[in-house]
This record gives sequence, C-alpha cells and structure tokens, in this order.
Amino acid sequence: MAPASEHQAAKVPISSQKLEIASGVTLLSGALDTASQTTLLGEIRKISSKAPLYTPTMPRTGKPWTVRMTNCGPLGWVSDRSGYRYQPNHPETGDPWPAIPQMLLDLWDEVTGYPAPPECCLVNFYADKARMGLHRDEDEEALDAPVLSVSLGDTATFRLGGLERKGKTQSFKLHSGDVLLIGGDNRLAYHGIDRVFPSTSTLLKDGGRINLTLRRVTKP
Ligand code: MD3
Ligand code: FE
Repeated sequence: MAPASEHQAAKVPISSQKLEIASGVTLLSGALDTASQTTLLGEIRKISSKAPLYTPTMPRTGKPWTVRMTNCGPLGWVSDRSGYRYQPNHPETGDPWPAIPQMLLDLWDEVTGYPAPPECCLVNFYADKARMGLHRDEDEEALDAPVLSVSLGDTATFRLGGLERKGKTQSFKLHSGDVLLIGGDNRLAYHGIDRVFPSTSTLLKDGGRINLTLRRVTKP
C-alpha cells in the first residue's frame, strides 16, 4: 500500500515566506510560530543551566565581547586571547557541551538538506547594548555546508556585506522566529549585528535577544 503522503510531515512548522536577500542568503521570515519559539527557548534554558553563558574575550587584546555565549553540539565555537577555535568543552566548566536539541537537528535537515548534521550550535545572548562587529564565519572546514541562524526575542538590525570588508552593506531586521539560511556565494560574506531594539518581543521575560547559529565544522 502507498504511504499516506510521499512527504514526511514537517517536524518543525515552517512558514513558506522565503525572501532571497542576496545570492544564497534566504530569510525565512516568521518561520517558527510562537509555540515552536517557546519550546525552543525552553530547550535553550536547559542548555544554559548545564553550560552557562559566559563572556568571551577578543583575540590578542582580551577585550570582553558585549555578547554572552554558550554552545551545544560536539564542538563549540570559542573566542579568547589565543584566537577563535572549535573545542569540545566549555571554557569555564570544562564539561562537554550539551547535545543539540532534536528540533534544531530536524530544522537543519528540513531547511538545508545538507547530508550531515550540524556539529555546533552557537548560542549568542544579546542584552540591550550588545552588538557584534562585521566579521566572516571562516573557522569551519566544511565551507560547502550552509549556516543556519534562528532569532529569538527582541528585534535586531543585521548587516550583510560582501566578500570583502570594504564593500557595500545592506541592513535587515531580524525578528523573533526568523530563520536565516546562508550558503552558496555568500557563505563567506561579512556580516554583523548593529543593534537590538529593547522591548520589541515578549518571548524572553527579561528581554534581550538570542541567536542560534548552526554550523557543520568538519567535512563529513
Ligand atoms: C551571513 N551571529 O555568531 S547570525 C555569529 O545574530 C553571527 O548572532 C549573528 O554572526 C547573530 O557568527 C548573525 C546570521 C549569520 C550567520 C552567518 C553568516 C549571517 C551570515 C555567514 C555569512 C553571511
Ligand atoms: Fe557570524
């Protein structure tokens, strides 16, 4: 007998609103409904209770970041005076990072179609004044894999440049529940977060913004 449907039902409800903001960069606006955002936030709270948010420092200068971070997955992305790298343990507790929640693994499969799971989910927490300067994500070996970002909480202004630091940039707002898929031509594009707008979401009870960045690090 034929299955009820050729397609497996989506495990994570995703809206069909897709906007290609640059070659290979697709904004899935309002991709996650409120119920999914709340469930995901609960998963992130469990992760941060085991792997606490910490304040990373900048390479060379040791200046603190304004964004606080933690990770889940076999490899976490860290920044300190020695540089940027992926490592299997939390820099302060020394414990292995918690597992990536199944709903994020499902979202990765549904949205990217990449034949291997992500190895890192970087959790960035932005309080009101936090920002992230223009940079490229270039510490991964698997540069053929896309990067998937999920925004939760307050709205932020995201800046997308080109492949050279001095090039033109465009700005977009990222809202709670938005998913951004970055691949192809712009996998190595410069990007950053200019500012977060306080009190634009009620998802986080004390305000602020969380961004989850899923990445494949090693070649499958
Ligand atoms: C565009 N985080 O952690 S995610 C990062 O909202 C980072 O916290 C931002 O950039 C944040 O590295 C933005 C969206 C994103 C991620 C990777 C990209 C956009 C990108 C790579 C290339 C171009
Ligand atoms: Fe980045």
